[in-house]
Amino acid sequence: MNKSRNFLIAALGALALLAGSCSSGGGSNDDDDTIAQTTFTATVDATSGTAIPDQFTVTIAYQIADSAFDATAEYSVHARFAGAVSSIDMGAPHTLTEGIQTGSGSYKVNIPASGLPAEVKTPYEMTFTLEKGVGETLATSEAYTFIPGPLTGTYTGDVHHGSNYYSYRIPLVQYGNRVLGTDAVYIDNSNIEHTEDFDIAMTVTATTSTTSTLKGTASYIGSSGKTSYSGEATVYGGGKRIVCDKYTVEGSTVAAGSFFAIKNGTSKVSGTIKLPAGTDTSAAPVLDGMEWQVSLLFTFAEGDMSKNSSRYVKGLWPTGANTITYTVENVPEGTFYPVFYIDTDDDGPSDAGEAIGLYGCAEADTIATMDTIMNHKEAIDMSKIQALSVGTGETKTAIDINAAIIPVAP
Ligand SMILES: [Ca+2]
Repeated sequence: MNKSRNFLIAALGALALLAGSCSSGGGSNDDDDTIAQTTFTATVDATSGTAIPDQFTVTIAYQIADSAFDATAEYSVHARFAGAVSSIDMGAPHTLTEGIQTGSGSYKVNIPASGLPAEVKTPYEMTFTLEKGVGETLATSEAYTFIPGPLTGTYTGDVHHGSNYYSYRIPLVQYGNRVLGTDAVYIDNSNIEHTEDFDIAMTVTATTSTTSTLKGTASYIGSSGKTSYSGEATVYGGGKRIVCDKYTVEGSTVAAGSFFAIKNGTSKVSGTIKLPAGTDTSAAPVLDGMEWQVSLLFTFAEGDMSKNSSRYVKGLWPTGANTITYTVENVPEGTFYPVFYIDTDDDGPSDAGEAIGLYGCAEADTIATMDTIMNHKEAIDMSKIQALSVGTGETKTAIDINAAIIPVAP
């Protein structure tokens, strides 16, 4: 074989590969060879075990056995997700070129605009089948598994709209950078739940080591018609808290409201809060009857506890009490810094006589650590604070906090 003929064969081979990668139909009839067995592989461009993407590129290679091949039959590749009962088709099947017995190629599978159906189970399990005609499965690919994106789960929070506040609950699902929420439940002041036709569609547009940014739109269909919202929110704690400082209504540039959303989990954290011995809770600033809070912070970054907290519990300090017990419900899995405080005047727990407690910190360490947090943000000393690791469905008890009373400023 001479040099130029070798080159020609190599070039034709490369062209065949290129054709195969652009469309699935590249292949041959293989009339001369015997094909005893059907073989089929489908490979996706995402690694099993990672968060589910919004779109897959699927590369297939197939060879249909002589016994199963009919040049006039239709062959197709189906993408399916495992469901609670049966598997669920992902969009229309990918039809192979008629009359081709051996081939390869690639194509794309998109998560639908409305997300995956509710019957699809998680972790997601995706397989591909090579089928002849309607429903005759010739071969099945290996299974690929994916976990839900970080902004997946049930979120609860408050929304501020005009002069009104509502509590709400909404399930979110993240596919790649796309976050969808459907059918929020509003909880009115009498704790009555109202299912509403309120859907949101957002995109993660930027991510740093501590936050990510969501941009998107929402629509609410009420008795007076459809209302559209748009805005930008910030995600803290890897999806545990979402904060939106303002959003617009019907395209107006006027800030119309705000909301926050906290991820719900299945874990529980409980313990005892103890004030220093001899604390007079009736002396100014009076602690009796004031609101206390235990927050599970996931970071002290940005010096803003309201943005850094996950689940929390509130109550009113019992008159004359020195200790109370607390339970934080619906805690998601993660690592937290439990913090207790009583803020008597709504300007933050930083005034003399107010109470503050950091899990794992003795009184003196609490004051020293809070001083670095409140006054020297560039050098926060976290060394005395104990982190609490919470698993899925775990109950943590005896997470006790010895609170300190903030001393009179020198
Ligand atoms: Ca205060």
